[in-house]
Amino acid sequence: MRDSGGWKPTAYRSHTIGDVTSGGADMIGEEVTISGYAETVRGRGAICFLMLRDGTGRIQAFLKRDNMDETVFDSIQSATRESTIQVTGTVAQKRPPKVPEGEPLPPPEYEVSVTSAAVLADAATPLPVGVTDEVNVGLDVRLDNRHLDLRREHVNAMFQLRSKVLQYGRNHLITEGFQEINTPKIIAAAAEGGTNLFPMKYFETDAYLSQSPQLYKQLAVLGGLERVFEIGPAFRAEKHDTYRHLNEFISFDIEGAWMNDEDVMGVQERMIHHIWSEVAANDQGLIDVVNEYRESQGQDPVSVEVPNIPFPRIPYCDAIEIVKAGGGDIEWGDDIESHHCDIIAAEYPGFHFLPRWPMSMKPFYIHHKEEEKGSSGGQLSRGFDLNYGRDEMTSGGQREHRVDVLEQNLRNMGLEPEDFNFYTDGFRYGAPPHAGWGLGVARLLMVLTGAGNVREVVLFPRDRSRVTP
Ligand code: AMO
Repeated sequence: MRDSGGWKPTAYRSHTIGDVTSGGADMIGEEVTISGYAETVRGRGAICFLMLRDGTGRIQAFLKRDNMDETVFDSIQSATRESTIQVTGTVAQKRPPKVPEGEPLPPPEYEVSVTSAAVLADAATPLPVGVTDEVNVGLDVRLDNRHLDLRREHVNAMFQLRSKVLQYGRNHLITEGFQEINTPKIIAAAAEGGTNLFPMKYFETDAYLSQSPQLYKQLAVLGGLERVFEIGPAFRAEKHDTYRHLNEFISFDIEGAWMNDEDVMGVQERMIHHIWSEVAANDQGLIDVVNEYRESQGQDPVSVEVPNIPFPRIPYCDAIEIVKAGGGDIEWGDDIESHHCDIIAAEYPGFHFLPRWPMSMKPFYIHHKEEEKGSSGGQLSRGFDLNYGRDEMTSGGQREHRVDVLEQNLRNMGLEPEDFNFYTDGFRYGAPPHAGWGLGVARLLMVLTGAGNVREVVLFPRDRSRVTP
């Protein structure tokens, strides 16, 4: 439940339910109008107990037929669960429960003694996903009915945590001098390779949905904005169907001038440290709600342990050796896949960087690592990943800032430099060395909330088989 401090009265309520329940004895006798969802409606004949819930709490509304309009009373008494209802009445202390003599009374509870009410919208029955009852429906049914699924307390808590993570991350970057930008999502050239683009018709020409703000965040830095960040959608036409891939995801990107790979790894670990510290200090209540649910499902609780910084750095070449030593089938130059990451994670279970990937495995915009060759003699790069356990959270690196090298990199990858003039032109008039990264927001949320699937922490996920709701 959310703290409604700062919420102003609206046309539909003078107070939130949280205002009333936390206002305590000071509110007794005050007239309030509150609105919410009907969790339960009990009582027959002349009285009715309505449990109302809004985003800030729950309270009992007590209705008496002879205290109010009879037709209205009847409409409330026959209201279905989850219907929306507005009530006006005075705050009263609930009659304390009977306790055996000598035992202390529980803290006082409050209710609203109703004088007028209205059903704002009826809820159909049965509910396809129970809100307060234990429900045994699969993720697909939940996502089909996300509007109801979100009313469940732990689901709601996960999305509050998501909002907090973005808020704390954004705040941290601002303290480090980054400014927020927005780049176009309709684009003409691929940033991350040409195979996983969603094509679209843009008037008379062909265009694509953006895979990454990569090229534009670099242009913003080259243009003199120096330190920028963006939180925005990225689209990938990948046929993956896994717990961690979606075809639309929110990428949290930064780019900074006069920085190298190590500099931006520093920004990343400080930002994650800040997010975890703030959640631990302010949002344990939300984590408790998630854990209550996890425990009801027989899952281990999650705990917010603020990670130590700096995070371990395991250069690509060392990672290959760790995987080999752990029995993994891998050679220098291969991608480090999830089952390989499991071997590394046995030694490094938390956040860890994998820097200095082979140049041949990185996109054209990544800078090579000077005077350093891998164990096989292959050229290394200033590209890195951040992993947590088996999952990749982030990719990043220092960027190539010399236009001739950049154009050669494009040719080496079979791309036409002319198609990228809008980008390479940005490098022709003096370009600062620069670096950055892109973090998958939902993947970070999986770590924080213990969710086993990115879909749990994405409002309306888009995957191969889902474009609605
Ligand atoms: P990359 O392609 O590795 O790098 O993406 C960055 C991060 O975004 C997340 N991610 C995804 N999350 C969900 N579903 C997907 N299909 C998906 N694909 C990627 C991952 C990944 O680590 N331009 C570079 C970043 C940079 O160098 O600044 C890029 O996009 O968490």
